[in-house]
Amino acid sequence: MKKIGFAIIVFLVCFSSRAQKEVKIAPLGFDRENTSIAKGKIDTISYVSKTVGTTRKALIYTPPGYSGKQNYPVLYLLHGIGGDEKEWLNGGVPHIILDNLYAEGKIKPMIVVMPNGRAMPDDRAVGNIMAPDKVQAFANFEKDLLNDLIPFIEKNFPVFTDRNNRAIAGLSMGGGQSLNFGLGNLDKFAWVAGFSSAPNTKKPEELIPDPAKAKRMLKLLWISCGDKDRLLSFSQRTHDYLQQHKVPHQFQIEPGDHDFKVWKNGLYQFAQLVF
Ligand code: FER
Repeated sequence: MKKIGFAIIVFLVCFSSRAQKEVKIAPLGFDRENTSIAKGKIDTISYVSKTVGTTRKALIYTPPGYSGKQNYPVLYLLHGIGGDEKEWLNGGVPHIILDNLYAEGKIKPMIVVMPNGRAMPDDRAVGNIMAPDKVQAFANFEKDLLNDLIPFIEKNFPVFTDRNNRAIAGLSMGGGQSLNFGLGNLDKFAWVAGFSSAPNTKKPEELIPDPAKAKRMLKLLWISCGDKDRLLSFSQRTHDYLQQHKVPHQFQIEPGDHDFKVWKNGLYQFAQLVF
């Protein structure tokens, strides 16, 4: 009898839907520059935005060994409310994280585009960053991304142009954008990730009105957040809905606050799962 009781407890602990699966945390040194490995390259690009009516900037990371002779999938990587196209580079060292992953053979060659997600003529993170027009500009970026930036990238870089080779991920406001734009345009994105997603994240019923379609079309949906983040409820309510409607996704609450420790880990994990 004791054995059966023990087996039942083991079963419940392992298969309870409430139990969080193993939390994935990057190993020490994942974000430390290694001078003896091949490096990718960061460039600034400028594209004409019909949506905003200006020429806008974005950063682009091309991987070690980058060559125009082959095509690459593209990850669009979005910043938060206090940032711009340089926020990831300055705070999250994505080039170092990715270079290290390439050196270990842990990721597929991809191009990473880091746009400015505040789609308005003055898109700098100055003044009151919470002003309604600036917050609205993060929603307006959907049109700039789909109609201006993606076509520019696809015209000027050797990239695949199908949904299976396009991913969107972001931190905080950029996490909300990634969930809103990715899940709202499943014909364009098969891979979606939100790190510490902000209150701009649409309500679950609006975000995923057709769970069966999301289930059918998504290759991967990743949602993560720090356990001390006051915005955790926005990730949690999305996860609860996805779980209730049986849409496969990876959800992790990890030790941390609303900061780059969580976002860098998000990039480290998602980069290995995407494409
Ligand atoms: C808010 C709290 C936080 C909000 C946005 C944020 C638009 C975004 C935070 C970030 O991007 O880091 O109420 O409203």
